[in-house]
Amino acid sequence: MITADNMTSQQAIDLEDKYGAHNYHPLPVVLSRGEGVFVWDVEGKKYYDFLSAYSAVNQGHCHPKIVDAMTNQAKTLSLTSRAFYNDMLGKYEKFATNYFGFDKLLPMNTGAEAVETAIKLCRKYAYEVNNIDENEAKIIVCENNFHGRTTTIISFSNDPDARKSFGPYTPGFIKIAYDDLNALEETLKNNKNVAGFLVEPIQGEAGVYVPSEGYLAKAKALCKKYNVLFIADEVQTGIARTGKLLAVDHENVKPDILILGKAMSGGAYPVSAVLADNHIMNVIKPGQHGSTFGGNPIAAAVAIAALTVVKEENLAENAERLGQIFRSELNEFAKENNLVKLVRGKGLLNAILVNDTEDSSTAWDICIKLRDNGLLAKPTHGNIIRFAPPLVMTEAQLMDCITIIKKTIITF
Ligand code: IF1
Repeated sequence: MITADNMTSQQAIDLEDKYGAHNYHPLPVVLSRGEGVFVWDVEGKKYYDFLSAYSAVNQGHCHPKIVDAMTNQAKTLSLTSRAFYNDMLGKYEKFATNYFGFDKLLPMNTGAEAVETAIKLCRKYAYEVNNIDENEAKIIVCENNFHGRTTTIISFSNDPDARKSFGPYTPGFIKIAYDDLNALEETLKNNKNVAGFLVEPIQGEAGVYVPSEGYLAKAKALCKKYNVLFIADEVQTGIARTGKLLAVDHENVKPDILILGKAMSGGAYPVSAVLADNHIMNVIKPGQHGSTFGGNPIAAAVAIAALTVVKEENLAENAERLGQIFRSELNEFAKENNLVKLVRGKGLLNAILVNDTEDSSTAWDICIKLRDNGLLAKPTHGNIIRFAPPLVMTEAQLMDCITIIKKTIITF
């Protein structure tokens, strides 16, 4: 009998291969422990984590304050459902609405659920406040978006892997080019029933695509002009990742609906949320939306702790400062190295573009070598490698990582 104590990496991989659905293609490394910016595999090898569970572990692995909050609450009261009140949810809602500057919060668990919640909220507001004809509401979304995996969300994806053979698809979405204000204005002008514009402030899955400066502020202004809700999906970009608490803060934009997930819990627990002001959130009445686990006491305790850590440890400032260093060091390197085309990103959400054809395996091969050299990162679409370490990283650690990255790429 294989137990967690004596399993080799290969045995763990074989188990997943045999008994698990093959819906992922993980980098071959089997992790069994994490602390701060580091993770260890089952053989005891130590790595820098340069993915942070897709920006969920911004506060670092197993942050003691988050773990304490979670274990204490787990020993006290874990789940009541929303059939009854609990003594943690209201505290959390007050804390988080103050923290982000909204009147109300609707708690869910995963990012996709929060996106679904935002879509429902936006549609209901359109029908009940803006008098759009029932079933006619349209939501504008962007090409190459990533908002999650539910049937409705993949309906407006243009990634064939995410979408193909999962139809029939949910109607009611109009896709426009990202970072294109003309397309947005034309679409707003030419469609009567637009209820909202759903956008990622930086497109993560598309390869950390940062829009032109001013895009978000101008898009928000256009939405206001046409009386359409501006919905920001900050599941990946939120919670200090890009060098500000929210990526929209770089342009002083307040979304009408804000979607958060991932680092809301520092990766300890699935916690997501939708925030909006009263005139919007109040369209949802008892019985019209919910979740068994959404707003449970553990989630509430964990989220308060995780958000407190972000402020106490100045993670936004640290992400901003280290991000500048990371990009300037690697862009210098790119000048003399043929394989690295460009480094782009904001704060500690960055990507390098590898100079090779889209379908080559170079980015994957680099990630395997990075793993051998003690740093874990994952390729994203095309030949792009995303670099997103925990935000608790120190400058000395970052410099160490930059050395590993350069040293690795030089060998290709
Ligand atoms: C996977 C990417 C990251 C997200 C935005 C909602 C969700 C996500 C902006 C849904 C989730 C994840 C999920 C993950 C891969 C990943 C990802 F590569 F696809 F783009 F982070 F970079 N909105 N992003 O990025 O949140 O329901 O997963 O909690 O394996 O699918 P979720």
